[in-house]
Amino acid sequence: MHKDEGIDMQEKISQILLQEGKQHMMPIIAIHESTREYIYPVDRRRLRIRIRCSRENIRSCTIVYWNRFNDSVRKQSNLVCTGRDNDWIYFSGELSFEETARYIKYYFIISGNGKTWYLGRNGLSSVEPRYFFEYLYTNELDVLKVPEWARGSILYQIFPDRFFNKDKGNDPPGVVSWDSTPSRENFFGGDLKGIISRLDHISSLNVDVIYLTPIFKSPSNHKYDTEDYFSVDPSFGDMDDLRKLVRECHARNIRVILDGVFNHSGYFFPPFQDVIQNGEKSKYRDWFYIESFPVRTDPPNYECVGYYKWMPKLRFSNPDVRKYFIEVGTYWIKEADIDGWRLDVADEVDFTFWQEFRRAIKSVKKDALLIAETWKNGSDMLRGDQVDSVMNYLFRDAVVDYFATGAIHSLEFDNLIERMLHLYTADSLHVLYNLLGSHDTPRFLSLCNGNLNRMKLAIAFQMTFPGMPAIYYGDEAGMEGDNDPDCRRAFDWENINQDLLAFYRKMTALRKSDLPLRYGEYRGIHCDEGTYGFARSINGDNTYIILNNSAEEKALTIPCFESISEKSRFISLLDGKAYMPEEISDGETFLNSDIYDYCSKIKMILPAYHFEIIKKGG
Ligand SMILES: [Ca+2]
Repeated sequence: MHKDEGIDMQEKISQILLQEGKQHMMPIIAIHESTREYIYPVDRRRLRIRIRCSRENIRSCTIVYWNRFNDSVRKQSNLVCTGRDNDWIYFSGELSFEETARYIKYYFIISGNGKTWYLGRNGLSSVEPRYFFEYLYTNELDVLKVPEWARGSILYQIFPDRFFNKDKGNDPPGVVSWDSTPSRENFFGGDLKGIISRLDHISSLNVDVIYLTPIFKSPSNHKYDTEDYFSVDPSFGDMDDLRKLVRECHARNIRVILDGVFNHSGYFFPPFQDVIQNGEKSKYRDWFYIESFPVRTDPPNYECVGYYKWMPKLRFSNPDVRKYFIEVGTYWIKEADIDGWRLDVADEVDFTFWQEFRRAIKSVKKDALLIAETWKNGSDMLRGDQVDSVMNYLFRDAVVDYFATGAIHSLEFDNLIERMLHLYTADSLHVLYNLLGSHDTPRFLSLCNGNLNRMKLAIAFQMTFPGMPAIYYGDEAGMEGDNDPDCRRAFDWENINQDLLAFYRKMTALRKSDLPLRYGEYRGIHCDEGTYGFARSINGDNTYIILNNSAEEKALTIPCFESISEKSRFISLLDGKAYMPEEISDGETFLNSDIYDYCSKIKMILPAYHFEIIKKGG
C-alpha cells in the first residue's frame, strides 16, 4: 500500500467512526460481556451485573435495560462502585424482575469529568449504541448456588499423621517419636481417634469445618498417592472411626470434608499395577496416559503429576474412570456422612468431569461443599457448574508479602486485595478458602521470623475478611516450620503458646458474633504508610477494621459511613473503648472519598503492630 493511500484510509476510518459516535481513540476503557463473569442469576428473577472501567476519571455507571418484547419500557439503574485497584474501577448492581429474568437487552452509560460514554455490544461510543448486550433466559440450574452454611465459616486443616496419636496399636511400622523432625518418609502415628480426642480443642477455636488431608490407604505419610480409594488407611483407623469422627463433629455443629486426590492415583493403585503387569492387554490401559509398552518407571513412559513417577495421571476422557471416581465421591458421603470434598490439583483435571462430579455429589447431599485446589485465579471453576470454592492462594500471597515479610507497602497490598476481590462474584467471595498457610507452604509464623505481633495482625485481617478463613493445625499453638516437609511437624501439644491460642479464640469468636464480619461486603477506606483499614457492611451495619502494620505508633483519622447527627459513640469490639465521631472538615479527603459517601470521621492512635475493630455503639 502506498503511504498516501494509508493516510487517506486512516482519515476515512476516523470519519466513519465519528459518524457512528466513536472517536478513534476513546479516552477510557470499559469492559463488560454478557458472560457469567459479568452477569449471572442469583435466582430466577434476579441478576447480578458487573462492569470494570479504566481507573482514572470514571465516577458513575448506569445500566439501561428493557425486555426485547417490550421495547418501549426502558428502565435505568445506577450501579454501585465496589472498589478499585491500580488499573480498574469496578461497578456492580442487582436487577430484580417481576417474572423470570429473560430477553433483557441492555447497555451502560458511563460518566466522569463532565463527559459521558456509552458501552454496547460493539464497544464504547459517544452516542447511544445501536447494538446492545442481551441476557437471554434464567433456567433453574443456571442459578449460582453456594452452600448457605459455608458463607463466612471457619475452617481447620489437619494433616492426620501429625495431629494426635491416640491409638498406638495402629501405628505403622517404624513410627518415629512425636518430637522428631519430619522427613519425606517418616511416620508419626497420628490417627482419627486422635482427632476425635481433641475435638474440644478444635471447638474452642469456633471452627465450622474440619478439612482432613487424604486419609485413604496409601504407602506415604501424606497419602496423596492413593492405593485404595474405598478404605481408610489402617494407620489412621477404619470406617467406624471415620463415622464416629463425623458424628461427633456434627454433634458440635462442625462439618467434615475429605481430600479427594482424583487427578492422579498412586503407583500401587491396583488398576495401575494391572497395566504394569499386563501391558497392552490390561483392561485398565486407557485409565492412564501410557506412552508405550511395557510400562517403565525410570524415566516413566506415562504421564504423571509433576513428572513424579509415583503419581500416574488419570485419564478422565475415559467413561470408566469418570464412573469410578463419581462412585468414590458419593460413597464416602453415603457411608460416612461427610460434608464435601477438597479436590487436589483440581485445576489440572478435565473440567467436564467436575460438572458431572458436582451433579452426582449434590444429588446425594444437596449442601455438600466442594473446594478446588488452585494457586491462581480460580474463577473459571466457580461459575456454578463445577465447585463452590477454591483455595485462595492469591489472598495468602498478599498477606505474606504485607504482614509477614513486609515486602510490599500498603498501596500495593490494597491493589492486590482489591484485584483479588474483583476476580470473583460476590457470592463466591464469601466461600473462598482464605489461608495463611498449608501443608504445602512454610508456616506463617516462620515467614514472620517468629514475630508474633506480625502474625496476630495477619490473623486479625484473615478473621475479618470476606470468605472462609482457614487455620492450619498448630498455627494456633505457635508452631513454626519451613517448606514441606518441615511445615508438617507433629502437633506440639506440650508447648502451646497460650497467648496466641487465646488470640485465635478471641478473633474467631468475634467473627462469629458480628454479622458484618462474617457476611458483610468489603470496602477499603484507609491506606497509608504502614497502615490499612476497611469496612465490612451489611444492610447499613458497618464494622471497621484498622491495622497498623508498622513498627511505629500511628495517629490515624478514619472515615465512617454513619452521620454524626446520630450522636452515637463508636465502641471497640476488642476492649470496649469508646470513640467519638467528628465532622469531616471542608475539603478534607480520605481514601476513596470520591467513590464512597463518608459522613463522619474517627481519630485513633494505634501502637506499633496493633489493630482496632470498631462499630457504632448500640
Ligand atoms: Ca496411631
